[in-house]
Formats: sequence, C-alpha cells, structure tokens
Amino acid sequence: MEKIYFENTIREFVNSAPGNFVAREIALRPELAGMRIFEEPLFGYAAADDPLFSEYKKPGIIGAHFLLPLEWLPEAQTVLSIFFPFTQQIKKANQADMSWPASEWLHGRIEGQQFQGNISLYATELLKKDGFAVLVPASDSRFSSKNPLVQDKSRQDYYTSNWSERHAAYVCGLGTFSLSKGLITAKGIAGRFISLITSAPFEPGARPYTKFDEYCIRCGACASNCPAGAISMEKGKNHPLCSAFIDRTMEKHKPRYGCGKCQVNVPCESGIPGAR
Ligand code: B12
Ligand code: SF4
Ligand code: SF4
Repeated sequence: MEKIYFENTIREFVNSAPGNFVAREIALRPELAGMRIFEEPLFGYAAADDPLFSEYKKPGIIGAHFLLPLEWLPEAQTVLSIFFPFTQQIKKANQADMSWPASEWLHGRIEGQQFQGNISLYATELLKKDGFAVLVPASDSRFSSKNPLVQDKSRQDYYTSNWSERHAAYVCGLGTFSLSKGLITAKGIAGRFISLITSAPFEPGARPYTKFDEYCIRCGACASNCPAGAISMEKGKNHPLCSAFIDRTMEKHKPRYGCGKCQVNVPCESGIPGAR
C-alpha cells in the first residue's frame, strides 16, 4: 500500500466521521453539540527493528517492561505513529480558566480518545484488506498503561506504560520531548497520539533531530501554567502530582477528566517554538 493512499484515507475519515464531532446527546453545553475534536493528523513511520526501540528497555528511558515492536507482533516491519492536534476551539477554551479544565478539553480527552479507538480500527481494517498483519498495542490484552512491575503510586516510574505513544512517535520522527514531558510535534504539543505495528513495509521517515528534547526552549511557561505545581525547571514534570490533580477533576466530572494547562498558552502549543 502506498503511504499517500493510506494517509489520504485516514485524513478523509478524520474530516468526515461523526466520532470526530461531539454528539448532541452528550454535549456538556448545548452549544458544544457538533464541536470538532481533532484537526488533520501528522503521520510518522519507523522500521520495527529500529535499534532505538531496544534503548527504551533501559531504566531512565522507559524500563525492562517496555515491549519491543517485534515482541508485540513478530512479523512486524513498520511502526506507524499518528498525531491528532486538538482544534483551535478546544485549545482556546482551555485557556479561559487556568485552574480547571474547560468542558471542551474534557470532550477532547474522553470523546477524542474514543474516536482514536475508531481510527485505529479503521486503519487496521484498511491494512488487513491488503493482506497485512496489524497490532494496536493500546487495544491489545497485554497492554498496561502503568508499570506492571511497580505498585506504589507515589513513585515516578509507576506512570510508565509497556508501550509509550510518545516514545513511538519520537522514533517515527514526529517530534521531541520537553520540560512538561509532552511530545512537541510540527503541529505542537496539544493533541493525542495513536500507533500501529504492522507487517506492511512502509519506508521509515526522517528523524529531523538528534537530542530527545531538542524542540523545547525551556521557557518555563508550562511550569507557570500548571495548577498542581507539578512542573519545575530543575526536575521537569512530577507524575504523581499531575495524576493527583487529574483525579480531582474526575471527582467533579466523572466519567470525564483531564487538565492539559501545560499544553495551552505556551510557545509549543501549536508548533515547534521558533520554527516558521
Ligand atoms: C501514564 C500516562 C499519564 C500519567 C503520567 C504520564 C507520563 N509518564 O508522562 C498521567 C496520568 C499523570 C498523565 C497525564 C497527562 N497525560 Co498522559 N499518558 C500516560 C500514558 C498512558 C503512558 C505514559 C508513559 O508510559 N510514558 C513512559 C514514560 C517512561 O515517559 P517519560 O517518563 O515521560 O519518559 C521520559 C524519559 O524517557 C526521558 N528520557 C531520558 N533519556 C532519554 C533518551 C531518549 C532517546 C528518549 C526518547 C527519552 C529519554 O524523556 C522522557 C520525557 O522526559 C500515555 C499513553 C501511552 N501509552 O503512551 C498518555 C499520554 C502520555 N498522555 C497524554 C496527555 C495528553 C496527558 C495530559 C495532558 C492529560 C489530559 N489530556 O488532560 C496529562 C499531562 C501530560 C504531560 N504533561 O505530558 C498524551 C501525550 C500527548 C503529547 N503531546 O505528548 C499521551 C501520549 C496519550 C495519547 N494517546 O496521546 N498521563
Ligand atoms: S512551554 Fe516552554 S518549557 Fe514548557 S514544554 Fe513548551 S517550550 Fe518547553
Ligand atoms: S502537568 Fe498535569 S497538572 Fe500540570 S498542567 Fe500539565 S496536565 Fe495539568
């Protein structure tokens, strides 16, 4: 399958599928009915046996629990990462009250993630129709969003998955990490990722950076924005503090939750700081 065909088909789906628009029955305010969640995505590709994936098994990067693409899918040839930027409406709304998540952001976090599940299924079917094997780690029974080897929620390494979407995106050339630990892409940091592992032999893309946090200018705006005081210039982001704040938002907005103040009203919100 040609990359261009794959990407255009997914783009078309994002532009037209009902899941990318908030349904009237679930809108948190009547005027949010029909609100678009994601702009058009960015695509990145890496070879499934890229040596960088093995580096991720090291403590301090991810750890031994990280599963390699070939451990997820033995016949894998390519890892495909896709970034979905939030719309201007969602990003702007989340700047109005910097102490609490906007309804628009809550929709982006929850209904956005649900729609990403639909996109993963759609992309899987598309590749399978051409006879390729596909595995979506986030939907696999082995997937764990937290470190299966650590039980203590107050530890930083508790919050490490056995498949990190940002680390996959980094290998695929989509962007670099940052002080807030979010991944900054050419369309900014405010958005979400999915990834697929497939036997389809797509050509790996370029990785236009050499340092893992190259795009971050360390301006500290994300740290000043954080209502939980979870980000510092010295230590970056403290996951337990961030997670505790997000749990508080869940108490009020169950089943929704979120925050993302470190991803809005910052120079990396919608692009690479300093890039034209
Ligand atoms: C657990 C989790 C959380 C935890 C903590 C996350 C964490 N570790 O950062 C909590 C609950 C606190 C959380 C909060 C949020 N999350 Co969250 N979360 C995840 C989850 C499920 C796993 C994260 C993980 O395993 N990370 C792995 C660890 C090891 O990452 P790390 O510690 O940051 O890694 C560092 C080291 O590797 C280090 N490093 C040292 N040496 C080297 C060398 C090299 C070569 C490299 C590459 C790195 C490196 O650099 C990294 C960054 O500093 C992912 C989904 C997924 N499966 O990936 C989403 C995910 C990270 N979350 C996401 C989002 C959007 C959020 C929130 C904004 C919530 C919201 N929507 O309102 C907040 C804020 C996050 C922030 N400031 O980045 C997005 C990130 C989007 C982006 N642009 O980066 C993800 C990818 C979900 C998605 N599908 O898109 N999250
Ligand atoms: S706000 Fe500034 S310091 Fe924070 S991640 Fe973005 S560029 Fe880096
Ligand atoms: S680090 Fe966590 S608590 Fe702080 S602004 Fe970002 S999402 Fe909110």
